[in-house]
Amino acid sequence: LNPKPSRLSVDMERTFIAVKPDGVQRGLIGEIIKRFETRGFKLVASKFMKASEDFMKTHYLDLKDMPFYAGLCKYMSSGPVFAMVWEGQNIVKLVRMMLGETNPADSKPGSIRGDLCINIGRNIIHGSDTLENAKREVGLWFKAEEFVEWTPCAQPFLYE
Ligand code: IDP
Ligand code: MG
Repeated sequence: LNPKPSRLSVDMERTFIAVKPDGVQRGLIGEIIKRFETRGFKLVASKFMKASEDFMKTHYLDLKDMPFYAGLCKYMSSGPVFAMVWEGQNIVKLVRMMLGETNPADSKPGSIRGDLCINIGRNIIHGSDTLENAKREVGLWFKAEEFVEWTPCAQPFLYE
């Protein structure tokens, strides 16, 4: 359904990232986007939106048996989120490393959660954990026409 990642000499991947309602309220959208931009990843889709509780239940379906599932879905639909799709070589894994651990208390300084938040239930950002989930989440959050096709001028300096 989604347009294919740009054709380059390297295999490109796409991942889904969202600044959660706590990150939005704390004014961290710019700081978070900056980290992915300066890493060299390419933004291919984004939108500022409020998700419904049912939508968040679908997004987090894997966690439906966890005790925090209901509260998580309620929280994630309580205010606006900034949803994005980013592209790059090995991006799913690299973004997860940039996020830090699920619990900010276990996240190293230098990671997004390790630098910017404190509590596991208010960890400011979502990033897909596997390529398979990335594909599912990208397709859940974005329609084909929401993707922007473009070639960043830095591409030959980021990839051999
Ligand atoms: P992830 O966001 O690092 O992939 P998941 O295990 O997929 O972590 O959990 C999804 C989200 O659920 C977490 O980012 C966090 O906001 C919330 N969460 C996870 N574990 C707990 C918990 O023990 N208490 C409260 N919220 C939790
Ligand atoms: Mg997860």
